[in-house]
Amino acid sequence: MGLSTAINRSSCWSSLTRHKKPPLTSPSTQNPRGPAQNFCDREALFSSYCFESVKAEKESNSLNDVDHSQVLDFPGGKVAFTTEMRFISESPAERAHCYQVLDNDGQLIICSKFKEVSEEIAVKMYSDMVTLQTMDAVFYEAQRQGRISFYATTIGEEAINIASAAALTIDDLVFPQYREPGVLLWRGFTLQEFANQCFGNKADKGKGRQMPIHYGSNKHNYFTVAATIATQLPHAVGAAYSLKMDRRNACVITYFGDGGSSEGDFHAALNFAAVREVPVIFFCRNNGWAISTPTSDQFRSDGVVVRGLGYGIRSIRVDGNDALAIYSAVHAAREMAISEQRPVLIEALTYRVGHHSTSDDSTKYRPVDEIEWWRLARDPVARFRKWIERNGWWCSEAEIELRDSVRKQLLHAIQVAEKVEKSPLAELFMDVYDVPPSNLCEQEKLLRETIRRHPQDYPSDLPV
Ligand SMILES: Cc1ncc(C[n+]2csc(CCOP(=O)(O)OP(=O)(O)O)c2C)c(N)n1
Ligand SMILES: [Mg+2]
Repeated sequence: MGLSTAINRSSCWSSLTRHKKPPLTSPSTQNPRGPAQNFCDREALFSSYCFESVKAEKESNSLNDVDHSQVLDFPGGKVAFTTEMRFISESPAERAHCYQVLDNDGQLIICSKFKEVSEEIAVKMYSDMVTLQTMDAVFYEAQRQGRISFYATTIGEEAINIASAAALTIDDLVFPQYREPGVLLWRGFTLQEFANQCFGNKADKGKGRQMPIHYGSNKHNYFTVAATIATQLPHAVGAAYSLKMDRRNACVITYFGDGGSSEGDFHAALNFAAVREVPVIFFCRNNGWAISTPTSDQFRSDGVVVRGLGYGIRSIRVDGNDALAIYSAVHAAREMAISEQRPVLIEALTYRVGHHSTSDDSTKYRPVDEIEWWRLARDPVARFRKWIERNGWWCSEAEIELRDSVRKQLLHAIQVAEKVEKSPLAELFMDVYDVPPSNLCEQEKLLRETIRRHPQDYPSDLPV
């Protein structure tokens, strides 16, 4: 049974037709300048090892009716000849448009097409966005007070975090960068679990071995954040391929920044995903900055969305501060990724309103006016609130109660996390090797000696 029969789901969204792979023509019937026999044999050989795509859409075959002498029958598809020497332009006639549903004032744009959201989901989306905002404020402050070593906020990207998570199911695997804790929050990771990780205590699932904000949770299908930019992208593609092999009704989503798209791993991942036709959503948070590097120093293309075409991946650009647009786009992308077994690229245009992290002062390299405009005029949380208020699903009393309650819960969580002891020092060297190699044993010995000699440089509550 092929995937086409195993996964046959209808979408309430689109009427995307599924194309069958055209039968391979024998070389004798092809243009004499055409492909060598061995390419056909290679396809036959490898098809037994890889999993066929449901759609295998080959747009290149629009040339079927053309005079064969005008067409090069090249491995991978037919190409028309031309006598014109025309270079393909480096920039499109117009920039890719940005899909939007709610305007800056939270009004539904007339004629906008979007996926309906129930009151229950909309209120949870809003509440989680507020929780994320409050979590950022409390943890940022805790770092400034010297209680945790590091923090990075998600300010300005709350809608990306929460609305994308809301459009997925818990079976969909998440490969995050680091500015998407809201996805984990949506899935039920508790405020206490966030606090335990940031304080690096014994209750942290990573045993305090990672920097703050490097969350991860098996239970929530959320792979642990790795600080190495973009390494999550090829991992996501591999995981999506495994979902395809297991014929699972799930996809992978991987998040990355505009900076992530400047890494080689981005290109390798997109190409692999396209060629292997795997159910993965590449979600780019284009927030204008990679620490102090603006996007103008990163690429000359029309952002990231246009790269999809280069790799043969369907793509969309969305307003990253519009929760309804994000929810709708991710919902549609998920449908396509699973039912058609294909990757989809989403570029969300947004802005990193906070500093890159607590190790950064962004006013040194960008105008304060620019930050303030995004913080106030384009706040995704306020925009969504206006929409749910207009629907009669939210009011000022609920707002005060929510903010007050979340703040109290967070303050309690950090007080508890602070009191929990740290993992024993020995844990730092465990869980990688079955038998630790000699250099690791040497390092442990050295660390213990150093702590003994310089106790003032190490936390007094560290169980050695
Ligand atoms: C491979 C690698 N190179 C460089 C860094 C240093 N670094 C950490 S975050 C970052 C910027 C990433 O920017 P972006 O992907 O746009 O994400 P954003 O912080 O804007 O959300 C850089 C260069 C790193 N962590 N890993
Ligand atoms: Mg960025």
